[in-house]
Amino acid sequence: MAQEEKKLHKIERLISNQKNIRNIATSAHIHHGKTAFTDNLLAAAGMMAAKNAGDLEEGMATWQHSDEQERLMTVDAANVSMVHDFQGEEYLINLIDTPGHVDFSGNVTRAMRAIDGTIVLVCASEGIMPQTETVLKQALRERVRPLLFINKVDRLIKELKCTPEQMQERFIKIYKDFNKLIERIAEPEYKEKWQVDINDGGVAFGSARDNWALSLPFMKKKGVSFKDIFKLYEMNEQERKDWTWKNAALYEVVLDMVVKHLPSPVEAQKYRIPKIWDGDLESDFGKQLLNCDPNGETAFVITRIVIDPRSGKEISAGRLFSGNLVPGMEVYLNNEKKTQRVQQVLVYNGIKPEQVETVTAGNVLAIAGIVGEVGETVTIKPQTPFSEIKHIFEPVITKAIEPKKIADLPKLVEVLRKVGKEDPSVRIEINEETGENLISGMGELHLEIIENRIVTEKGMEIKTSSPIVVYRETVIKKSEASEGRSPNKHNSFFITVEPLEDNVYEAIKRGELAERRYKKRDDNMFKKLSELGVSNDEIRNYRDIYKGNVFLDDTRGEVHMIEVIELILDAFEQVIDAGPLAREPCMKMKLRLADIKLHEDAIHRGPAQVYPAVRDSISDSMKQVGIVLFEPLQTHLIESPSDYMGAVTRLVSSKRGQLIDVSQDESGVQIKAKIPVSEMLGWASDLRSATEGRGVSSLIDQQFEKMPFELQNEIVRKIRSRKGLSENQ
Ligand SMILES: Nc1nc2c(ncn2[C@@H]2O[C@H](COP(=O)(O)OP(=O)(O)OP(=O)(O)O)[C@@H](O)[C@H]2O)c(=O)[nH]1
Ligand SMILES: [Mg+2]
Repeated sequence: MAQEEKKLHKIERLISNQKNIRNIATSAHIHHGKTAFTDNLLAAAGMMAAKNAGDLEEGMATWQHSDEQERLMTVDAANVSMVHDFQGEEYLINLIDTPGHVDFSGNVTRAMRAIDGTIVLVCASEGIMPQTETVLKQALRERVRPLLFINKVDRLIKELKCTPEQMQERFIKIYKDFNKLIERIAEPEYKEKWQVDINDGGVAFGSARDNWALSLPFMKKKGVSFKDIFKLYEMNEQERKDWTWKNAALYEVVLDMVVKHLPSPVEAQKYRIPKIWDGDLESDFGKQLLNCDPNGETAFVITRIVIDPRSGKEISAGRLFSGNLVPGMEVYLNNEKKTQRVQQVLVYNGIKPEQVETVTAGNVLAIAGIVGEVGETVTIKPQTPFSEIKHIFEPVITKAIEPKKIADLPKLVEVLRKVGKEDPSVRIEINEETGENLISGMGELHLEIIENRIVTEKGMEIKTSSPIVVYRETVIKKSEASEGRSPNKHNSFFITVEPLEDNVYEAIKRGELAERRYKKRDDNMFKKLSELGVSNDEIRNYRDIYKGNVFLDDTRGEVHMIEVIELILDAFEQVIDAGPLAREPCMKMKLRLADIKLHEDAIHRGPAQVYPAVRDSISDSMKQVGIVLFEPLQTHLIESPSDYMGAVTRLVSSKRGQLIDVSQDESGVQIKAKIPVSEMLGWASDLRSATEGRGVSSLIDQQFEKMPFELQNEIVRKIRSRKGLSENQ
């Protein structure tokens, strides 16, 4: 107990010593060893029993849900903190262990906002995998600096029987491939600067499970050779532990590397803030953020929410970019537009959140008492919020969900709201009109985990449908303006629709253009759209960016516009949420209000008049040029022994899939294929049977594309019948 208090005390002392803080995460392809690695770091810091560290059967310390233990995989990101001594100074390491399965990779995107550096683990035997590339993209998008850890080196010795020379060759290959990826993905300024250097200790290798690590400089310092690593596996367990602890302790090598090669929050915020915050960098608040100013205004971004199942209390974890946080403080939530009071401020002592009196800028921490959403910017006064945290993939697998007992419906709505809050990668759609509640996730496993948690953790019996695919409605031609008249015939709206430019659509998807209504000139939006080649005249007319669609007001001199514009935008958003063809969401459209006629008297142009008229105008314009259905597709990289190449290509074409690339080397065949999501249900088991369990496939990209025309009518009919829509609805 006394020792526990001492550790918390140490952490409390260090949280204000900004230059000695490192905020980091593990990231990797699935099962490359992140959690074993995290467990061993915690154990070495005395934060958990060493004997269990990294032992799957005993359960990882960071696994907080029973489903993680059952499936032996990480689902949620876990925050931990520890203290490390380096060259006579103490450092506070705030670390987030992230999941590797692509269904949970939204947790990786969100963790990246909170941290400044990441250790990317790569299995020495498997090498760089598709998800390695994805996590690098996620890191670099947030200007998080990557370092490389080559893990599972024991497999090279025990399974692949490599010689010391072959082992070095493999390291060099992985390290070169890793740098090539950085070169390819990073922004121009970081392509060179963030290359990892094996000679300088920016790369380490070892075995997270066996608790050892080395880097070239460390080997030099300790006089260890590659041959010694092989001897390690001839020793008995106790000898190996003793040798390892003395010559190649994982925590020492890795955390020294972190302290030396990753930035403190003060250094990192100088270049991260311009990337993740859209406000004026010359303003006082902007300077405070850039400087990670402990005396500045509080600026905290929520990156993860956990709801206590018993008390219902919300704990919001995230990153404090400026100022401090103390219990009792009044704060402002910029997205929610509400003032709330912080009740508790918590830091992680190992895996355990514990209350403290105050925390200063530059830390990863949690607060209780406030009720917001992930991505919220918490300040003192209203400020420009941080840019939205956008995940690279959208949830495309959907199920209808209902309570087993109909009387539980209100409770289900409440439970779903909580589920969506704790996991923002889940999309919840509650339709009170039709009673159809939809839950969308990243994949079948994601939905399975969520459904199971609703039953076991939220105590609610539910029924779900088989998976449904949600399509998108759009146009591929420009329309003339159709007139939409209000029921009282006193108001008319003339709106055109056309496809939105590809580059504008992509920028919205990447989160570079904030999806919201624009009431006044917004410098960032102006600058971004003009870089994309949109004319100033057009940018001036942008009024709303909503779910990948935009609305422009091209009218001039209508005096009552200010009174009706919000109503027009409401109706625009209603159509986007449920399009005219099959009530599926719309995407990638540009709408322009070309002309408007309004009644003089405000009483004759309320919502009951404006909504239907605007909706009619938009629907008619879409129908005029033909509404097209887009379907979600996934690009997968399928790897298998060459013998199964024929079986895999046949499987892909049986699923309406397209082969994009096929390559072959000594390790087997790699097939890149694009397959409609509607054909992917049961994919994992189909692939297993086609390849006798030898094939693996990883999601590498996702997009919406036009459906084959001959299938569209049939799909529309099915969707409409599922939704119970009549002819003219
Ligand atoms: N041989 C060997 N196996 C390892 C090593 N590190 C981890 N493993 C094993 O690899 C498997 C996955 O380990 P985890 O630590 O759960 O990997 P992870 O990256 O956290 O997995 P996810 O979070 O589910 O992506 C387990 O069976 C570990 O025992 C290692 O250094 N050598
Ligand atoms: Mg894990």
